[in-house]
Amino acid sequence: LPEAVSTACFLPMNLNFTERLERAWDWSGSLLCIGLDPQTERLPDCLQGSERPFFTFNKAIIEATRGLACAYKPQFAHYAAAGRLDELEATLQLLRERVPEAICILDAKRGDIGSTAERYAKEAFDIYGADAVTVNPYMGGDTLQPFTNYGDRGVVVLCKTSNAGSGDLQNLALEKGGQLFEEVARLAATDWNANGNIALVVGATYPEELAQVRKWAPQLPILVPGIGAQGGDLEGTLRAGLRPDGKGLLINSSRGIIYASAGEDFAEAAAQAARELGEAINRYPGRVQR
Ligand code: OMP
Repeated sequence: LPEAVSTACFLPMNLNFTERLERAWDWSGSLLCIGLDPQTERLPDCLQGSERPFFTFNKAIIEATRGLACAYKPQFAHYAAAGRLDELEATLQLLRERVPEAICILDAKRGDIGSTAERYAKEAFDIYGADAVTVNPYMGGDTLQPFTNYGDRGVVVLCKTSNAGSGDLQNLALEKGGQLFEEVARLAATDWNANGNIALVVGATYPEELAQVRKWAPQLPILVPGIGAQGGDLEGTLRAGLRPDGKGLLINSSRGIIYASAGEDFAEAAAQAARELGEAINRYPGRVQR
């Protein structure tokens, strides 16, 4: 386990989002983000009768993977649809207590007019205490501001998503040249980023687009989902997205890690899957080791 876990004077909450993320990368020596997306029907049999099955599942996985990931990403709808938002809240609390060095991204993909966005930002940052939240930029820069106003938190803006239909809109050609997702990347790196707390989402299924995004946003952190269950391209992701310092990416896998085993050994199997993916990432030549 990295040393910082047991260092009482480590106070990451004093830092802004970018500084905390840099520390999380260095502390863990990892670019891995573990997605916490529990589904009742996929939980191991040994948890089916549990009173708080999502929390119990997450707790075991978090304990087993401490130090193996720079970030965790619980996906909001998985908890809301099961009527288990209290277990989401408990999971975030546990992450703060047990892995304060790691970044917790609440994946809620919010986006609405300013007055409603303010409520969403309050929910993510004040109620759930997330370090960062995913947001949809489709409604424009003014709707991102209530989130970016929380200067110490991160705002993770959808840019080129991993799904098959993402090109329907995101790859539309603009009259001035370039495609819509490139304009999102450009704005995220400039006009929208007055507080320096924006990150982007680009799916691992689109390494060519990731390379374009990296050109528009050379320094921004990029969350890359789509590795594992969605068949994304790990090597292509690293080639296209790593910054020259060997960091800059949060490479997410959810189902590929948390459902590595359906048996009683689910947490150890998740840790093994996390270790293997983390090592595969760190073997890439452009990845500077700690
Ligand atoms: P797995 O396919 O199981 O690794 O899960 C991927 C996770 O990333 C899910 O929680 C998705 O909701 C999320 N995601 C994508 O899969 N694609 C995207 O383009 C964006 C996200 C996200 O914002 O996290």
